[in-house]
Amino acid sequence: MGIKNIINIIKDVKAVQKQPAIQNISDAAKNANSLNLKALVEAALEKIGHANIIVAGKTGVGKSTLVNAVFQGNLAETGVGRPVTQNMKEYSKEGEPVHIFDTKGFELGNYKEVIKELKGEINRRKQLGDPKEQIHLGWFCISNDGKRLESAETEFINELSKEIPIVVVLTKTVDTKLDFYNLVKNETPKATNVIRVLALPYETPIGTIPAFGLDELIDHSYELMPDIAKAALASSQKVNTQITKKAVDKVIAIAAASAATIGATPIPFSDAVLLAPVQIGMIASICKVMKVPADKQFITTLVSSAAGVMGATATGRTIVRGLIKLIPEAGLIIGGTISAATAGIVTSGMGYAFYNSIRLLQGQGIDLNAANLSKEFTEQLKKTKLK
Ligand SMILES: Nc1nc2c(ncn2[C@@H]2O[C@H](COP(=O)(O)OP(=O)(O)O)[C@@H](O)[C@H]2O)c(=O)[nH]1
Ligand SMILES: [Mg+2]
Repeated sequence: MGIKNIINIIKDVKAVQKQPAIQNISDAAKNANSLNLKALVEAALEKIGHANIIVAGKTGVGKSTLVNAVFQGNLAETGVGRPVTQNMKEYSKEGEPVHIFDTKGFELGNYKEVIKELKGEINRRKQLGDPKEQIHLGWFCISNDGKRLESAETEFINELSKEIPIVVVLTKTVDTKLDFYNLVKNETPKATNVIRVLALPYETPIGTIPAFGLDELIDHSYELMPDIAKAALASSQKVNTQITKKAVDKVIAIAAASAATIGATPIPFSDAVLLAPVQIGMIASICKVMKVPADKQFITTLVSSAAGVMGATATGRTIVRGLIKLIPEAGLIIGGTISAATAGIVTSGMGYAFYNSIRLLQGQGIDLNAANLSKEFTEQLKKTKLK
């Protein structure tokens, strides 16, 4: 029996089911709210994790320009720089889960010492065992303008590649010739890739060359990031919306799987209380990945309106109740067990309704406040086909 048929059955019994179900959901949402919301939202924010990226290369190659072009909030300009080692500064900004480690002293002739120091720091952090403290990735910048590759640079790339994935970034790329790119590629076999970028448009007497390559750099970096740092990278970068979607897909998939697990257990009296936290957490995580400034009040408004008007959870409960009452012999449910598939489908339906609401408002330039977002979310939920 497909979900569509189930929904049809539910429509028939809606008059009976609707009132108590919604009543319970509101209570459940309130419950989950007062008990867990703060912890849930905090846990969701925590789940975003951190992404730590080393950005190295000679002075003037465009490291700061690159970082400012890729990440939110002019990280390299306005971020707080904290010395980590003699040659490395950590740039971070309140609310941004990406930290940049800018390396200095690379051209001072003591590069062997710098390499040793960085390897030591990377390994020290590995031994700490906390994934948030690890250095996940390195971008080594070489100017595609100067077209000079020094042995210090290749040694740095090939040595650091033994510790973390290193992407070679050819900055200030203004011509289409590939000789230098090919040379670098041959000399840096341990690097994960060589990517040509122009971080800012470049003015020439005959016109402006538009910026390019940043989306490719982020795409590649996202794939290299360990799972715990992917959402952080997606959230802080501003050049690749497909990565944002990928990270949201992941958040929704995890929530749906987790709702399905809860759903597959026998229904206690207040099963919605079990379902609601998963969905609240999912919404908080989506807000975080998509840079929707969401606090406790904001999420409460969203969840209440979703639960009150129609509510994916309400639908899920209604479906289950309808099944229990009407067709216990259908074989889909055993002794009051909510269908795992139903719980999962309902949760992902809710996740995508929320994602689409944010995209829609962003596309129309509408302020992403709680009132606007709840209104759109409610509309999207009504349109959501659970199949
Ligand atoms: N037009 C343009 N200028 C760039 C680009 N990247 C770097 N620059 C310029 O190169 C100079 C050095 O860049 P900066 O980011 O400070 O280099 P850093 O020392 O490696 O951090 C600055 O004047 C930048 O404006 C780029 O992609 N396009
Ligand atoms: Mg700089």
